[in-house]
Amino acid sequence: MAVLEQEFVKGFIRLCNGGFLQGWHERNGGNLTYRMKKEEVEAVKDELSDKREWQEIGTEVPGLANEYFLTTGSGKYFRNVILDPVHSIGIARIDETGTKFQVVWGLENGARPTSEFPSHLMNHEVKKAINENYRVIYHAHTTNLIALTFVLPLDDKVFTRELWEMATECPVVFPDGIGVVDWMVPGGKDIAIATSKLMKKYDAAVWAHHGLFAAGYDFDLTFGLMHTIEKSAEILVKVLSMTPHKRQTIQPDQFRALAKDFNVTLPERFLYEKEEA
Ligand code: 2HA
Ligand code: ZN
Repeated sequence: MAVLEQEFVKGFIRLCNGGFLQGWHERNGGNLTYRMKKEEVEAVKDELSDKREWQEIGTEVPGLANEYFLTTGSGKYFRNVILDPVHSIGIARIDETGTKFQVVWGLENGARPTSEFPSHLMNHEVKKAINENYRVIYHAHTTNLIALTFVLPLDDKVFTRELWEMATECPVVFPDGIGVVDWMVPGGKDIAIATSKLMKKYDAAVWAHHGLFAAGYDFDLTFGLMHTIEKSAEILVKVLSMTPHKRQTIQPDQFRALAKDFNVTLPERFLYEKEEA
């Protein structure tokens, strides 16, 4: 069956369009990758070509040897994915050493996978080793969360706690918390290593003054995580725009009660006592 008729491809395109409609993908901002299931590779096998050259990934991901990824293209606009998928997205396979990739479908006219391919692949490698069900890595330029990286300390504990406080569902949606990467040059191996280190602990990592990386089992969960975190950031921006001090908020013991009823474990290091509270 044609690649564009596959459910996983439709889900991928729908996420791209959803993210664009949220305002998270100005110009060519943001990127998305999906680690295909064996049966999904099998279903499109006849559509794949091995004519294009093997290229260096720029980092090593031996844990992803021979895997196939659906990816957005470098320099491509999320806005155009739904209109022109074959030029905007493509399938790349990884070689048996985990150092090279080959485009086997899409990304027509010589386009390449996202400039953040090294970060995506290193995140996939970490997540796959934790749980095979992780298949999606999504990077977006979430406006309010980026704004917060100019005013909050760039600290996992502070970002997690402040975002948890802004919406009761947050600790249930991301009970492990979120990580923060200091400002770094994007696109390369160093930021990929820093991000994948955080992905061992978290499903989301903020890039200071840049955006957010989110990991998940499927498109709904991963988009939902991005959406929940950005919504919470938006509420915090609104609160901070009205006043530097919250009059009331959710307290550590209330988070503990929530954790009990919703059957999640909230690490105590995020439930510190605050001086001003
Ligand atoms: O332009 O978002 O981080 C794509 C990006 C780079
Ligand atoms: Zn970016």
